[in-house]
Formats: sequence, structure tokens, C-alpha cells
Amino acid sequence: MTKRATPKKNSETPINYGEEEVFRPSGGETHQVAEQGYETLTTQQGIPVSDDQNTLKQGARGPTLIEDTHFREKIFHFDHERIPERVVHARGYGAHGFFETYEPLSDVTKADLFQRAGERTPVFVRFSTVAGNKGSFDLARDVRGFAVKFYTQQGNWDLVGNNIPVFFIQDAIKFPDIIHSVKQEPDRDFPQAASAHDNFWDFISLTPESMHMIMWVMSDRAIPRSFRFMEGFGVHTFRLVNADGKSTFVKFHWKPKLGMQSVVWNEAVKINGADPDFHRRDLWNSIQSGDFPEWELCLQLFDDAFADKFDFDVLDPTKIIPEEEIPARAVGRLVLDRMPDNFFAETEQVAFMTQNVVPGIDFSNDPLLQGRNFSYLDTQLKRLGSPNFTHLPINAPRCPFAHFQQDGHMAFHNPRGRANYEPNSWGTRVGGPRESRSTGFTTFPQEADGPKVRLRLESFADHYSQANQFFRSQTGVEQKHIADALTFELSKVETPAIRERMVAHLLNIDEDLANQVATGLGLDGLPDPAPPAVKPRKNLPPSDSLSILKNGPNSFKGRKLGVLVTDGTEGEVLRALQTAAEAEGAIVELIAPTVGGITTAEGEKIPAHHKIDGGPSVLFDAVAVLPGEDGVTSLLELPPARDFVADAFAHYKFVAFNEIALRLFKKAGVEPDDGFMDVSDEDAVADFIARCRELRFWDRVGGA
Ligand code: HDE
Repeated sequence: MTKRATPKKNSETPINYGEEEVFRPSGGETHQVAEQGYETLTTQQGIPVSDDQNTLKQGARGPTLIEDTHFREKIFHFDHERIPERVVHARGYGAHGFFETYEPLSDVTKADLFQRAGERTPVFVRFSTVAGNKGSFDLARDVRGFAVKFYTQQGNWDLVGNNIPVFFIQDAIKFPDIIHSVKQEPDRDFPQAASAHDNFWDFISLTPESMHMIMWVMSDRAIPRSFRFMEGFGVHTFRLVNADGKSTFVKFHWKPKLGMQSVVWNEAVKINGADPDFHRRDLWNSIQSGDFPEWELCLQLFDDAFADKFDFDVLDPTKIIPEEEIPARAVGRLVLDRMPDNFFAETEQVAFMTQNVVPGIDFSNDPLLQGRNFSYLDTQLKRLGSPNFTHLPINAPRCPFAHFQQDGHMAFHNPRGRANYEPNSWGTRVGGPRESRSTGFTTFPQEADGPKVRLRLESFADHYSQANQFFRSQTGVEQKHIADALTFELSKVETPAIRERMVAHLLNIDEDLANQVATGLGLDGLPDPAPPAVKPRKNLPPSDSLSILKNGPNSFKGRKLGVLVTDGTEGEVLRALQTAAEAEGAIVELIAPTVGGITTAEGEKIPAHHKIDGGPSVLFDAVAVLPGEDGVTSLLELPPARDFVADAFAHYKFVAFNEIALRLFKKAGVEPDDGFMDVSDEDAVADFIARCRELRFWDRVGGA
């Protein structure tokens, strides 16, 4: 082989790759250099780098030298990029924003953030799924985390909630068990991000306290359309404490300004393939486009007298207090208006802790909450690797703070001067901080007495009554979805005894539901009902706030319309549709045979957002099918175009169409019904958008 000369660096004349001017030595690799008007690349130690394309070798054909400190540092750092993912809620997405207080709440709490009307407190919010790994898909059937960090002027308050107001278990000691059961089975490491497997249902079917939560998780709450369209809940009963030391119990609720919305299961399955980042992209797009998502914080406030007379124990996290009994009072709004600059630094490293409460907010004795207060500190040390995780900008308070904690890995804030202990006699200048009698956090002095015991309260033993109340509060469509979800999940369970055990529990919740699931599973007859610890009540009044469909937005704002177009589409109709949808606050995207776009009947060239294969109708809330003569013939031959309309039909979507589209419907086996609207004139366009406010055409039969 010929020995080649070492290539000369950067002395060559630059070449152009498109608009990019680069240097290309004889080895052919690309060099872009600081001398082109850029910052100089350095190592972490600040040493300028001359060549970031080639390792240091002994001769051009020789071995790489250990003396290449730049290469060694770069690879070493890369090898250490990952930190342990969260053991639960690993997949999450966050955003910055603010919380604005509507009116002073000094009658119930001295918490500083609730004292002044109109005051804005900065927040960071992280939404998540629970069971899946960090790289799992967004539309898993799962609970969603809804964790809010308020950077108040008296320290950080973390409200670490979920989008479901109850939980699977009543005592924190069962948390590792429920989580082990839902995550991948340990011998095979699958399925991930799915509860449809034996271990999960085995545990659940032996844990009747989970039955209320199971109703919620099998409902459409577990497949939200977007983070923007879901509620959040603090779950546990907390306390608010005012300046006189008076305590009021409180439950925290977040209500989305855009109303609630979920997808249907068949859609969720397909979205996971078409866009596994569907929820992330939705939050990113809405914030980047200035359409900031918003929620109201609502409080259910009650006293000991209510707690004593309420049908269930307010310390039991598997129970709700219906809003008909204690109304949810709106006290402020949460607006998310800024994406993190860096996902890792902020969303991945944010450390939420239920322990973080500020003066004026306190815990109740809910045993699940008490257990959580142990857990979150440990998990942060494990994940972030240092007791100084509060020094990271995303976790640091934004108010003044001062303490004598020091040293440890990566300590950024260290005590100044001599004093690192107290009491000391070094005086106000160098003596450091002291405790405050007037502003310091004081725990609510609740009386506690009794023997040390391990037992479950008898007042926690009703496992079915609120599950029945939840089921009866749903619309017919929602009840069907719950039955379908249970049937789907239990059909994935391989052990017949587990399926039967679940149906035995369902019989205590609702006989019709149990029957539907038993039929769906092909069970030979019904098992005996599971023996209940307390006789289930079937007479709790239904509560409208528990249903998604009874709390829809009556607006198409913030939703997406997908328009399937081809060459020859009429530009005028398309424009009318775009104008009407955008006036409603909706987003319009075009889907075409190529992403390059189409030429309209009027000869205008319009780019598309998606090629048809990449823009299936599951990504949209409603669709319009407006092909033109020039393009319809080839469209008919594209399977994704046929799926586009067949799926829109199956997922109960409203469909706008023109004459030519009927050929595609026919080919796809879709018979237009009252949810389909011909939009050949402007009035029809307005009617269609008005119709879309209902979000789905549930009257359709034969949907998924
Ligand atoms: Fe959590 N949970 N949890 N949890 N949880 C964690 O903390 C835990 C529970 C919730 O976006 C972990 O930082 C125990 C209920 C959210 O970063 C960990 C128990 C609710 C998040 C932990 C519960 C939640 C977590 C894992 C039973 C709803 C994500 C990583 C006693 C009210 C926060 C981490 C984020 C995260 C423990 C039950 C909500 C291990 C022991 C109930 C939203 O500390």
C-alpha cells in the first residue's frame, strides 16, 4: 500500500455543501472552523481545540495515542451521559410557566403565594406516564403524573399529583409491589408501558382496595388526547393553616381551561406507531406557537366536622369527595408559557418531593402520603447522585436561602467565612443565618396518641361503593369503553383463574359491567362475587364531574384539523376551511401524496405538512377530505389514504368532504353518515367547524 502524506489542515480552499462553506482536506472529512466567525471549541478545561474530526495517531496509519486528552475527555463524558431513569414516571415532559393567585386566601392559609391577588409565582410542571421506561410511547394506557413545583417566596412547594384523583393502594408499604407488578415481568422483561399482563392483574385481583382506581384506569382518563386536556389532582387530603394556626383540610384539583378530551383505544394503539411522542409534540407545538395551555387550581376545603360525617375516611387515598358534596373553588390559574432550554438539565433533573411544603401548607396522616414523604428524597439522591441536587438551577429555590449544609459531590453554594455551625458568637456580619420564630415553618400540632401498631383502619374497608358510583356517573359511551378496556386487558392475561377473579370483583361493582366483561372474555358462566370486606353500596349519587364527556369544551379551540388534499383541490374551499378553523383557535395541517405539496385547481402551489403515510387521521381531532380531479385516481391506489378515512370513521371523527371524496370513501368501505358534512360552500364550512365543537360523533355505530 502506498503511504499517504498527512493531510494539510484548513489551508485548502473551502468548498460548498449547499449554503454551508466547509474545509475538506485530502482525507475528505468536513472541517468547520472558528475563523469563520464562530466561538472557539474548547475542552472542558477551556483548552482550545484545533481538530475535532481526527484522533491523535502515531503516524497517519498508526495506533491512537493515549496522549489524546481531548479525545479521552470527550468519550469519557459521553460514556457518562446517562443518569438512572426514574423508577416510576420515567417518561416525562416539562414546561415552565406561572401560577397567578385570584384572591387572597389568608382566611385559610398563610402560604405566601396565596396572599396577594394577581401575584404570579414561577412554576415548573412535569407530566409523565408511570409504568413505561424513559423511551416508551406516549399513548400507553396509564395514569399520568402532573407534578408542579412552585418557586414561592418562602421556598419551593411541590404538588406532586396525578391525572386521577385516587390511587391503587392505601398504604405506602405496598408501593414496590404494585409497581413491580405493572412493570415488565422480571424473567422476560416485557411488556413495558402496558398493564395488560398477568402479573399486574394477578396483584390487582388480590387487592380489592384497587378497584376504584381500576375503574379510572380502564376509563378514557388513562388515554388523554393531550396533557393540555386533562385534569390533575393532589390525591391526598392535605392541610392549609392560617396565621392564627387554624387548620382546614384541602384537596387540590387542576382543571384544564380547554376542557377534557381523550382518544379511543384503537386510536391510541395507532398513535403510538405514527407518533410515539404525540403528547410531547403537542405541548411543544402549543407553547412554541404561543397558544399557552392553562389550568385552574381548585380547592375542596373542609373541616373536621365534615370529615367526621363523610361516608368515607378522608385519609383514604382510594376515595374521592364528590364535588356535589364539597364544591371545588377556583383560586388561581396555571399557565405554561416556556419550554426548557435543555431537556436534560430541567425536565430530567427536576426533583419533585412531596416533603416540599411551605409555611401555611401541611400534611394529613394519609398513610400513602406519609410514606411518600420518605421516598422522594432517597430517589433524588439515587438519580442525581449527590445530596447537592438542590444546587441544580431547576431545583434551587428562587427566594433567598441560607444554611450550614456543606461539601459533598458538586457543591456549588458553599458557606462563606468562618461560621458553618450554630449557635455561634461571630455576630451578624459573619455568624450566618439563624432560625426564625415569626416566619419559620411550624408543623400543625395535631394530637397523636395510641399504641404502635401495624393495621389498616376499618374505615378504609369499603372497596367497591365508589367504584360503583364512578361507573354510574359515566355516559353510556364511557361505560362501554370501560367494559372494552377491561375485556382487552384481561384477554391478554394468560391465566384463566386471574380473569375469573377479576370478574368476581366486578360483580361487586356493577353486574352489567361484569356480564359484559365475562361475555367479552368468553367465560363459561359467572363466578361467585368476591367476598367483600364491607357490603358495597349501590346508592351513592352519581357525580357529573367524574365524566369526561359531560365536561367537554364545546369548542374546537386548541384542536387539530387534518385536511387531505391532492393536485386539483379547490383552493377556495381549502382557504375557507383554514380561515374558519383558525378563527375558532384550531390548527390546520395539510396531508398530501408528497410533502412537497400540491397544485390547486386554480394553479397555486401549496406545501403539505405531511406525506400521507406520515399523517394518518389518528393525529387529528377532525378531518377534511378534499381531493381534486387531478389527483384522486392515484390517491385511490394508496392504502394509507384508505386507512385515513376508514380510521376517521372508526374513531367517531367529524369528516368534511367534497363530491370527489366519495370515490375514496367507497374504495375504503366507508358509508358517510350524519357526522360527514359536504363543505362545498362557505356556510357549510362554518357549520362543519361548529359541529367539530362536539369533538366526536358518538352516535355513529360501528366505530372502534
Ligand atoms: Fe410517586 N414517586 N410515589 N406517586 N410520583 C415518584 O420520585 C412514590 C404516588 C408521582 O415528574 C418517584 O422523583 C411512593 C402517588 C409523580 O419527576 C418516587 C408512592 C402519586 C411522580 C415515588 C407514590 C404519585 C412520582 C420516582 C406510594 C399521585 C413523578 C422518581 C406511597 C398523587 C414526578 C421521583 C416527576 C415519582 C414514590 C405514590 C405521583 C420513587 C413511595 C399516590 C407525578 O420517589
